[in-house]
Amino acid sequence: MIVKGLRNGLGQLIIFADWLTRPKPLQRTAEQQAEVDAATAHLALYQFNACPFCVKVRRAIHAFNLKIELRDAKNNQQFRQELEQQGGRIKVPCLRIEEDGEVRWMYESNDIIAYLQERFA
Ligand SMILES: N[C@@H](CCC(=O)N[C@@H](CS)C(=O)NCC(=O)O)C(=O)O
Repeated sequence: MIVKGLRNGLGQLIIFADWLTRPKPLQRTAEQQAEVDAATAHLALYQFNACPFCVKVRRAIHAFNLKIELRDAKNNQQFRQELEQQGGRIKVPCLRIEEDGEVRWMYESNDIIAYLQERFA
């Protein structure tokens, strides 16, 4: 009970610190942004709100100015099931990547950030 409370408190603190210190988003021309938006429509991030690894990825998404759908795998049972059955396990963050009709599930926050950086930054 106490551990759960501490963990929740720490999670909220991380979210607040993230909000306070968010970097300025990358600026693009309208055409470039439209191209990036079309590409990111094929991505979705399965995540928990207060998970520090997810906060790290959300910060990168914000910094690279990306519109990536966030899917709450803690509270939304459908997303949770998709992550477990199609991704292979309940571990977040996980990026669902749809490319040429194929779906790939990328775990590990550092790998996700490196992938986003390589494609969009
Ligand atoms: N090395 C991973 C760590 C991710 C991680 O530990 N996520 C936790 C939430 S903060 C999780 O999904 N735990 C559930 C589990 O491992 O079953 C990363 O950087 O993405």
